[in-house]
Amino acid sequence: MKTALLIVDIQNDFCPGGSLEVKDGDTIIQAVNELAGSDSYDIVVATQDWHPANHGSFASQHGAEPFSNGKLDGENQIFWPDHCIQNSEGANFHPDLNTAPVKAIFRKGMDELVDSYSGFFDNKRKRDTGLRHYLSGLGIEEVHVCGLAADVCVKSTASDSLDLGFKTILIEDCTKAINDGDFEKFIELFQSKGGIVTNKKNIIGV
Ligand code: VGL
Ligand code: ZN
Repeated sequence: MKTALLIVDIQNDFCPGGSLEVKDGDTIIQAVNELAGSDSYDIVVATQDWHPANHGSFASQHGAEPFSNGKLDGENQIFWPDHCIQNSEGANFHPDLNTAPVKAIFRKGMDELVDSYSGFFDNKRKRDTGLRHYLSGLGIEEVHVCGLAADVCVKSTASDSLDLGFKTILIEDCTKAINDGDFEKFIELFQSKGGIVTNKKNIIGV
């Protein structure tokens, strides 16, 4: 079966010192590099959160507290600190991430009126990023997902991948959550829908 590795949002703002840091987010990068550099994959693809400075998911646009709940264009929205602003240092891939094996980058979150957690669709499922057709056009049937943050963008990406019919494997030791409890709950649901959760060692042997 042709297999893709999908590296989700390993960007400075989601790593320690970033504006929306995931605790220990950078500690997965070495393992992700090992996966991406292995011969287990037919293709390696990355996603990048890529917001305009006035993005509606930012608390600053609403005079709200970061991490509070509100509405964005009628939909429930967590208001985040400003993060991953297009062309900023925070939006860059973490310098430790080896991007050499990455053959394509799918950006998301450019429309200020809708957030976009999944690498496949925005949160309203109105716009497709093209990732699905890119993968299916290459004959990919199996997708392995890793990166940041486990309970937000990795979760949505893995969930959509499964719903789109890809055999989907979440590599648990190559992701880190903002909120571990939310991620644990998701894992149960994901497995109940046929998703597989494993570790890097089971893929590349080390
Ligand atoms: C993400 C919150 C807001 C992520 C992106 O990449 O997990 N989280 N935007
Ligand atoms: Zn974002």
